[in-house]
Amino acid sequence: MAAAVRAAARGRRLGALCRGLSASLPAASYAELRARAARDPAAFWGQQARAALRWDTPYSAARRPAPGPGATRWFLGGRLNVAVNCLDQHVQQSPDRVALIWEKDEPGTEVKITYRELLDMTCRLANTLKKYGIQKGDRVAVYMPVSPLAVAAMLACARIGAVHTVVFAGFSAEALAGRINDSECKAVITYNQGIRGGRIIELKKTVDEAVKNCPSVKHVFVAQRTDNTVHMGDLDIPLNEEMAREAPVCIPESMESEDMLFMLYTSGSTGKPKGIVHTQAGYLLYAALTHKYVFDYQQGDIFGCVADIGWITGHSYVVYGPLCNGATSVLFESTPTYPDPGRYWETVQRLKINQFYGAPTAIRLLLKYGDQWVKKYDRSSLKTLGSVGEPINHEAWQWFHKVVGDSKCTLVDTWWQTETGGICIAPRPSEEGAEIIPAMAMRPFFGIVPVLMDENGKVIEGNDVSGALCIAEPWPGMARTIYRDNQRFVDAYFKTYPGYYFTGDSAYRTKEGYYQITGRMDDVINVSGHRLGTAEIEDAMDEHPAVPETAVIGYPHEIKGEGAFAFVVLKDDTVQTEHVKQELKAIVASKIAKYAVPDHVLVVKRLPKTRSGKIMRRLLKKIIADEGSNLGDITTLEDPSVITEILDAYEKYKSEQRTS
Ligand code: 7RM
Repeated sequence: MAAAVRAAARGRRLGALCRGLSASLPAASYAELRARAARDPAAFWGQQARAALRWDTPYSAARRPAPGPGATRWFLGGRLNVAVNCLDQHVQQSPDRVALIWEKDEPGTEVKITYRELLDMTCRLANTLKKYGIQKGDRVAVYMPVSPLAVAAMLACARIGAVHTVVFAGFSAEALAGRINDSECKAVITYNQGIRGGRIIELKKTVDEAVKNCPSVKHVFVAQRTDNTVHMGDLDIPLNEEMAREAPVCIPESMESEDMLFMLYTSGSTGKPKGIVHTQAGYLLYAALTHKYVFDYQQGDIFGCVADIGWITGHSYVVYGPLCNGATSVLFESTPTYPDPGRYWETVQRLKINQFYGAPTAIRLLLKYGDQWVKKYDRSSLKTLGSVGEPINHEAWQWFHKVVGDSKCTLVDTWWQTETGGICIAPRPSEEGAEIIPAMAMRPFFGIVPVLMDENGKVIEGNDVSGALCIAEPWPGMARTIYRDNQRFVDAYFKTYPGYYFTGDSAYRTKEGYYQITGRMDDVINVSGHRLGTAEIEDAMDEHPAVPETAVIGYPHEIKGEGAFAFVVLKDDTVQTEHVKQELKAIVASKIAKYAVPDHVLVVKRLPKTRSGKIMRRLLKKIIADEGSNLGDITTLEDPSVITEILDAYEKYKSEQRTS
């Protein structure tokens, strides 16, 4: 029996595979794909784009060479619609396949949305936007937590050629207004309220406060997430009612490959967040391919990326990558500890999740609660685990792998950025059976060529070396510009190492030639996997009338990865120091977001500065790492006595903390 039955079973499996994802792609091994990408990148990406995307008009040139890597353009001459790729093509094949599983805040209340339903919702929303004058090229802000309607809002913009900018629903009114004004959004889409961890979030109130200062906003579309009514003003349009009146069909706009798809703000080393621009075809292709290969996504799998759509991870691996591949994608509305620390794994059991993609900060938090919260639940559906957002430490990696994955799952540490559009370095794709070294991103994706640079801007050859991480070849998913500030784009990413994309991170290349990311090289810190410029926090605190000057640095935090530590100088006549400290924290929460609030605020008389007036944050870092006696070269310091002052203040602060 055995041989024939096995062969038949193999045939069925292969058949199932071929009908699904791989139907559109030539069956090639990882090794072959890697080799093709290395040999002729333009031909490789061209072939992938033809196979993986549905085009209205085929492109004429896969890659247009450019004077600098930042100016490379992809698939010129081609036309397509991203929403058609994410919806219509699957509706034609299998309309009743589940596109989204909305894992709502309350466990056990999940809602399944098929591809047909999501297309319907997207078209109604698209028609509503059109009715209110939103046209191709207009910017639309989406201020919504993860939900089917938020996904439909993104896809509705894509369908009519509008540009969405999703703003994480934890950002303050002022942060939201800043983004809306920078991108001159015509409309905002939001909910009356949100629900997270059993608590109500007043989204509409925040939007009201924001749009008071946003002259470009003509309409605010308000959907209902809760039964509570909120105040509706002149700009406000009840979205659900409008959508119910619209037709569930909407002719898609045929977009050029290099038209803008969305922009997403991210922190850099100055105070002002950058509006990173992604375009249609290249971004979609890269998100879809990395989703398929890095997670080994197979048709029928339930893909669970628990990131918020307010971050790039949500864009690429909750929405665009999975939907382009016809996957079933989980929308996680809750928190890792609501109603208890077993939430993720109870969800895995109930929804039978096959790939689970999350952040190290959550893993570090959960491992403290103990293994019993994991072991209570059946996790046998899990095949691949993924980590993203910050370096994952060994303890967290081992726990994720052994306890959550029962040592049976492939665990991939994925390195990438808002700017890269999708995963660039990850243990997969690998040769089948190739080793995975714990806590390391390891291998570049097809077509990604990492290089390490030394201080003199020279490429470092060989292995067992560290340097600034750059990427030598362009790839379709890379950002095209910073919205209305191309000079900043060029300066930030292509100037330090001419001819290369500079990531801002440093990395180590192991003896075997694998990559390990070692951290940021600029003044960007990473709090719970969320990027923050220390300058952003400083700018916010500097607005306090009693505060002439501040310096913020990152320090290692057990759960959050990094926390913010603020050194502040107060005016001489300030008496209520404690009160001012509280006010400073409140200012940061209201100007940026709660997660940006420094854990520590230390009042000092002066900051350490060079003769030319630059704050020496390096010294502050050493002081709070208790390396104050070993500060290295301080010859550039204007007045070395400032160090003793700060050391004394810090010692006093620490003893106060111990006793309080
Ligand atoms: C996807 C995302 C990007 C920055 C990046 C790194 C850090 C992200 C990893 C990582 C070590 C990782 N986009 N980072 N992933 N560091 N290992 N696997 O997070 O634009 O918000 O942040 O995050 O510093 O430059 S992001």
